[in-house]
Amino acid sequence: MRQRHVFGAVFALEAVIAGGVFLVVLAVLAWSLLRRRARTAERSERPRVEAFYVAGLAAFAVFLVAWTAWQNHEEHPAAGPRPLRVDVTGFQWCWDFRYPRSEGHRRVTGTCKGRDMPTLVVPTGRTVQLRLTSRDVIHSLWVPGLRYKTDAFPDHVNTFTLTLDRTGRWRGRCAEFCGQRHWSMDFWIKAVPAEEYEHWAHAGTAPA
Ligand SMILES: [Cu+2]
Repeated sequence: MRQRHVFGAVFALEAVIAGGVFLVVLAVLAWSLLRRRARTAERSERPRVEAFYVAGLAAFAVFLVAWTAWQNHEEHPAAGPRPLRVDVTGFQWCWDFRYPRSEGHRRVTGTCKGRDMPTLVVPTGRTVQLRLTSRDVIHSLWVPGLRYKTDAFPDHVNTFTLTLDRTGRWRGRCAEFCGQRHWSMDFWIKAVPAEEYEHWAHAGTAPA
């Protein structure tokens, strides 16, 4: 699954650079300690070496911040011409998923008690635009398996897109402590083939 693989790449590069800087610091520390033992009473200052070192570190820092921001930007392409819109509302203590533009105007919600967990159904290969808000306190929509996490605020809509490239089902949870039953605010996100999604979306028009 290529989903959000960018974070793995970002972490790997940052770990390599951090490891390199750590080794350099360790080597310089060891060298200066040994040198200090050899000749006591002598203090030398090397402003050029220090300036070079500071400039090097600053360059690394600027590169890492810029590169990470760029990777994150790449990860959130603009929604295509017709993204599937899903309005997601967190509440104490469950989730509400609405499909305002689907013909069936489907709405999925639940109590998040026991097996009554709502399922966010999305088609594979199509951009899904989630518009996330909250009815009461701050929640956070988190799907650990897909590396998606976005806060849900009352009186504010957070919009983000996701495109899943394969079918499957992942467990979602609330990642912001929101009260007594925060721990049970679980839901499912299920990616199905486009035809299956259309079938499911239209089923919403049929009488229950
Ligand atoms: Cu919560």
